[in-house]
Amino acid sequence: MITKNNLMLFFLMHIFSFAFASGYEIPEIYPTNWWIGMKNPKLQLMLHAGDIADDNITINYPGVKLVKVNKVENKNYVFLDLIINAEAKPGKIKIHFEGEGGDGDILYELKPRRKGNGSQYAKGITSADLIYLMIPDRFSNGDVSNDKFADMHDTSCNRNDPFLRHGGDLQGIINHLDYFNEIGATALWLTPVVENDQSLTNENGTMRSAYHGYAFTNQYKIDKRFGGNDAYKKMIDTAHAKGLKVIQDAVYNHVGDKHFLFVDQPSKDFFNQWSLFTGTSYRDEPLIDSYASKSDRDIAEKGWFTSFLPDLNQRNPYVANYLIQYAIWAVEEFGIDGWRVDTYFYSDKDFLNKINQALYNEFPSITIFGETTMHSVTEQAYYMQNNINTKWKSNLQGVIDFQWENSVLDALKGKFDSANRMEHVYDVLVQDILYKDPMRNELLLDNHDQDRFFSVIGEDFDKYKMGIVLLLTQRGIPQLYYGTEILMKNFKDPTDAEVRKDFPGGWKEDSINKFISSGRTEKENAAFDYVKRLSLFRKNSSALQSGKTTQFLPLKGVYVYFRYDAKQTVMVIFNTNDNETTLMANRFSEITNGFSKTKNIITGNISSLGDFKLAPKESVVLELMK
Ligand SMILES: [Ca+2]
Ligand SMILES: [Ca+2]
Repeated sequence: MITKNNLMLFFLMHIFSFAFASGYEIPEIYPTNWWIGMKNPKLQLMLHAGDIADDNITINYPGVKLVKVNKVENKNYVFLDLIINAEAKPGKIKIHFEGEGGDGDILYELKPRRKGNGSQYAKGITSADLIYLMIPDRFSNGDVSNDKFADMHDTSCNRNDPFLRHGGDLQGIINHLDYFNEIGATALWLTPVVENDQSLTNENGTMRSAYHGYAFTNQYKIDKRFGGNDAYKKMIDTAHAKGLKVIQDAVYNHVGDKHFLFVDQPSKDFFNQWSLFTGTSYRDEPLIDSYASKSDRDIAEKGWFTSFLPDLNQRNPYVANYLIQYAIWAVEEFGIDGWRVDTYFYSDKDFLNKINQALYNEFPSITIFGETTMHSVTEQAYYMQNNINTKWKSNLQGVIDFQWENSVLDALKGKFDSANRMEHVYDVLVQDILYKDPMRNELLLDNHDQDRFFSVIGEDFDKYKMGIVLLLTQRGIPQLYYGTEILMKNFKDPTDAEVRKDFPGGWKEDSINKFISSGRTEKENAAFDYVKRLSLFRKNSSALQSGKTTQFLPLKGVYVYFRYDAKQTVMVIFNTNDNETTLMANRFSEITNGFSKTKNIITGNISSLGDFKLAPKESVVLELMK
């Protein structure tokens, strides 16, 4: 497979899929490199090249042992089981091949581990953070030279088409790191930046690109339209230097149909195969229901997300190893802090626990949260660490708390016709008894798959403030979707492209720049300043970051709760009435005893603690003072 003539080309090993005119090729190897000193000494290398299974493969490197060469149905793959002992030193492992075409060597790099596990990277995202979520293609174009490439399946880039790429990239994010600091964000979550070298797909008659990033074609490459691996490293290093953590968006459930593992499948059971195309039912219930039929379970879990997103079979141990090692590789290679898992419940449950545990083992401080679009709090709790007595137990720390979000939207949307709308929120907190640690849930008002918050609440600024207050003062990890702070609006009508518009000012040809106050309208500045004031207060508030909660039953349209610890007590009040309301202070004496004054976090006004006069639809955040 590898001739002696090719030896001189081995230094090109970082260029994978390097095919030779003679028909010989250097195999692709995944993971593309590894480290000494990992907790788990085992490493499984996937080698991919024509008829590689016919070669005799040996390894000679002190401290590294080739335990087994595994062959699968497809002779273009072998899987090497290695043990890397503690005494192995950083360097390049020589992998020796002998085959019909001759023999040769490949050098495979073992690096020293990145410094600062848990302190400089893999820090974990906690309730002290504020996450800012963005779609890199739609946020800012920092490098017009990478907008499109003739050698990719999709060669288009057109900002006038909502379904095509718009050219946003990692440099665009680097250019706005100060903006994230200004708004008080402490963690960046980018929808996936992994290579999506997909063709345009015809969806309901329109040609669509994979600008969203959820159709991976090679996990080990950051898409060059975002700037490639180097730009990702630069973005993460510069973000870290500005006190911003980085969350990577992971997908285990599927890959794009142009992924090399689907185009040239190692074995048929790498994917969940159906004789006729079968899409998932998008229903979580059969995966939880103890009465569910096997066919309902199979369709939910093994049905494909779409016809061009083949469904990975994580029960296949090679698939599981591939995904687990990639997750570890990405955190160590790039210095990721938090891990978000897309389409969480669509993957095999035991695999999910296994990959979570593998990440926890290597990175004790990392945190993982899953996308779990469920129908109830119970179902949502089932997929994370919980207090429910079931046979299968999830080890996932937290989920995206869509149930909390639903309660907030139920409280705020429509007319304030019933007095106690905030009961929705009160009730959802009551059910926190099901979670091991509800502080690890991610809170949101909207995201890239949903109608924008400001539209959902009828563009009512009082309700907007209520939503922002709930987001930034309730238990959990708040997440802001890009543009919510400047009142970006729209429903997913006719499609989700409407809620994924370009951030105004992110492209140099934009006539309006909403990254700066002079580019924003008065109302947009009012929203921006409101978010900023509260998030900056939260940034130094131990009570809001990690304090206990005491809530009082919503009465006469007023909802009150406190966040507090030994150092600080914060009182939050919502008046959902259309008229001015007086709130008697004595009901809250169990918390307020010992305090004499209040400081309004938004206005800075200090008042003596007494009955509260609330304006119609007012939200109040007060710090109690002695
Ligand atoms: Ca670009
Ligand atoms: Ca699946």
